[in-house]
Amino acid sequence: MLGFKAECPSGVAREDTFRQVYAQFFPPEANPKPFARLLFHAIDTSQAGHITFEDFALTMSTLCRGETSEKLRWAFSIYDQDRDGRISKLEFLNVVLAVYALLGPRVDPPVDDWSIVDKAEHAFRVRIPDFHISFLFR
Ligand SMILES: [Ca+2]
Repeated sequence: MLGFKAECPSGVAREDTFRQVYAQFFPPEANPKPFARLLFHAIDTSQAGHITFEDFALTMSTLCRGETSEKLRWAFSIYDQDRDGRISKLEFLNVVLAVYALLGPRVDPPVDDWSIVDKAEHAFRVRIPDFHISFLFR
């Protein structure tokens, strides 16, 4: 919490600030920007284009002390990027690609974007046969 105030003395974090702070936690060969963008939008629940200290504190409280259903709802919000209550194949793929970008080129065995797409397609087809998930906790 103290870090938020130090990095964002104005009391709000914009997406670029959030990405810069988030990037500090990963090696230079990783690309944390896509995942940081997903996190930013999950925290920016009011879609204001910025994160307030209250938004940040609420998220941290949910993740650290929330009920399991609240944690799952928050995790779901990372996947449900258009906030329609469902996870589309494209949204699922965006998260998988963002995670691989976060891991960087040191993934062993190495994977290219097409094999990541294939793996995501396979997981989506096998695990989610009707191509979307409705959030069970609505
Ligand atoms: Ca969606």
